[in-house]
Amino acid sequence: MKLEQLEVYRMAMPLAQSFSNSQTTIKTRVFDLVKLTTSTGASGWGETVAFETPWYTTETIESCRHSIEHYLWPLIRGQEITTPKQLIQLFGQVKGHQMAQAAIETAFWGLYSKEVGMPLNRLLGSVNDEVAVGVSLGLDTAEKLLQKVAEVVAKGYTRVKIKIKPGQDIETVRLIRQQFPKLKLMVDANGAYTLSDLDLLVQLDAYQLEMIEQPLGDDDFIDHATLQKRLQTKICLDENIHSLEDVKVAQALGSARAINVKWGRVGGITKALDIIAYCQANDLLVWCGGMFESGVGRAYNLALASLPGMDFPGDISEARRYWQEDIVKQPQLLRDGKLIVSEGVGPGFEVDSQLVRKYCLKKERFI
Ligand code: OSB
Ligand code: MG
Repeated sequence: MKLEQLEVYRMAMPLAQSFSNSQTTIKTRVFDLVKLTTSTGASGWGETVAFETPWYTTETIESCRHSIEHYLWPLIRGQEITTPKQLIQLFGQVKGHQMAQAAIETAFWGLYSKEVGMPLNRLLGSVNDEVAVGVSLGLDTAEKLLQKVAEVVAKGYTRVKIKIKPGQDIETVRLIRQQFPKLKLMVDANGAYTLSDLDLLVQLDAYQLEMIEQPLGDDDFIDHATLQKRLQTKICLDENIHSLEDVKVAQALGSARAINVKWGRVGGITKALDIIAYCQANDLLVWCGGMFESGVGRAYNLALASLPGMDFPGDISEARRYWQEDIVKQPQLLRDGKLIVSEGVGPGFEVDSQLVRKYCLKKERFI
């Protein structure tokens, strides 16, 4: 496939409900859609999952746009590329810029799966028809969260994650656990604590949480290892993990017993597959996270989450929990707490160009 054109659409989509975590509040999701087109007119879509500010990772949508235009696209422009592996090799000299790389790499997987005539999930090795999924609930008062947990449990979700931060933690968890003694429940601090909170964090062990996600700083492995030794609850790393090497460090030091894998944060699907394989071979629980992707990005999440051995329900709830209007033609719908894996050839979504236009702020074309 000869890559001839790359389009970047700056999107601003209002979230169905605003979302707060320990770092920020998001009301409108601003991101870039990327569209790769070949010399025969075939196309594949991806998205840049970075945020407007670097609260989650060092990358931002502007830094991604910049590196796509100046570093990544020039490496592949006009090239004849047959497989995702070749694409990654061409990106080989680029350090970091994982989210920028992932935007193009996923778009290429979209193209590639259509070219070989298979559903993407099957191409990656999935044998599942449906995937149990969970929800991630933003910070809120204990009362409102209890209500929201009741709602999502009634809808059929089998796992609930709540965001926590100092002052909004133990008591909320205690109340939810009291009302939902059997629920797969977990918490995510997005790095809001330090080791000086050890006594408080140890109290979470009383509530049979599935795991605690990213309790400490985004570049800390040492203190996480100290904390994991003192906790029964599994620590899951999110922000720390940008590569397989980060996972190996976490494993060697004992910083975590679970890994939240996101293709955007680790540089694409191929890199995510390597991480998943390593975790499965090394007794680390691995599951698929999310970051408010559109129907484009969430289709790639679902493909990863449907792989064998990804037994823990990911942060992939149905489209209407995220968006007033998603930009794909058949937004995912929940059935019995599960999402249906697409059987169609390609990445499992069809972009609705009218809706893309509706939420697009500006469009750029690189040839
Ligand atoms: O920490 O997992 C996170 C969303 C954006 C960025 C980081 C995170 C999240 C979520 C929500 O927790 C996941 C989702 O439902 O898409
Ligand atoms: Mg997280």
